[in-house]
Amino acid sequence: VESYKVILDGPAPWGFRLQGGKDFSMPLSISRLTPGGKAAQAGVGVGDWVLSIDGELTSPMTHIEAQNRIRACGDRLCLTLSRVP
Ligand code: LEU
Repeated sequence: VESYKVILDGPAPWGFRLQGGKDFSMPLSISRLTPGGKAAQAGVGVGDWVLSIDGELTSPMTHIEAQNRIRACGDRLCLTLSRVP
């Protein structure tokens, strides 16, 4: 499984939605992209796993915690993602 990193310039909207999280017993992943949005332009894909948010591993995060972590980003958002073949 290959992982990659994107750095999105703020402000929000970043142009994606999340699904999963520790409280769903599902990996955090991209459920939806805004066409032409910042995430889509950076090459993020629907279904990609979100491994870290601003360098913080997402594995212990609930869905809301991950969302809040992203909402706390203003100027730039760094994500490590992994494309699941
Ligand atoms: N939907 C938000 C956006 O596109 C991201 C969400 C994970 C807080 O900026």
